Amino acid sequence: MSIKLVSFKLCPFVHRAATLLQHNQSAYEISYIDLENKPDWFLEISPLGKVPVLCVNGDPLFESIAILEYLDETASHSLHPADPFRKARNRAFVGIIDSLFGANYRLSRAADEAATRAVVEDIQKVFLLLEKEQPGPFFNGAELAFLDVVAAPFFYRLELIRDRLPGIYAPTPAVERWSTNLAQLEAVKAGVVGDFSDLYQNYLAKNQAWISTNTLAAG
Ligand SMILES: N[C@@H](CCC(=O)N[C@@H](CS)C(=O)NCC(=O)O)C(=O)O
Repeated sequence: MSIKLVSFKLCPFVHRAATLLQHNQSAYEISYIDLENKPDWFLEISPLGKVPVLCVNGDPLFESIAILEYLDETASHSLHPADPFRKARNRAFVGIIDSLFGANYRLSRAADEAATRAVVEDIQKVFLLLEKEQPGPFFNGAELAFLDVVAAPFFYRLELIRDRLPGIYAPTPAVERWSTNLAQLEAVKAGVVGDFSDLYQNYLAKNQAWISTNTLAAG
């Protein structure tokens, strides 16, 4: 079987797919495209012109969650809980986790302190929802779960700037532990390019994100 992942180096949704491929120790090729200058071959296989696209024996699959579901179903061991209710309840959290990715995007474009604080408050509201749920070290307990893979790229990025957001985890210590655990996973680290941290800081600077050069006072 041939697996090719079409990627953009900074994309957190690609990072989900790469994390699961790494965790499953799957053989795959990765190619990087410039999203500001999308090649014609890419526009032909990606209906919305977005990465990730996973090509399986040449057939393209898009949307990170659909890609993760495919990779999970074809792996020797599923990361979903076996119990149907718990599995469905985990899936119910995907939209909530996705809202964190939206907030992260807004953070990278927040131009001043007030806009940055508003995004951080939104993130903290979501953290409160998650705080009640997870026993740790992962979302369902001892074993890495599908939902951990879904969430990990958000926390990996947050960990890179957490020194500029002191207090962000103060009301939610379980989420703080979860974030640290996910960001340290080998599969998560191997799911991005080696100079990701520099690329991410440059991306924040290019967007003139307030957080690029400032620290938010603990609120
Ligand atoms: N819901 C999609 C989101 C993918 C997405 O937004 N990818 C961004 C890069 S991080 C993209 O390709 N943007 C290009 C564009 O919108 O033109 C998924 O989960 O795969």
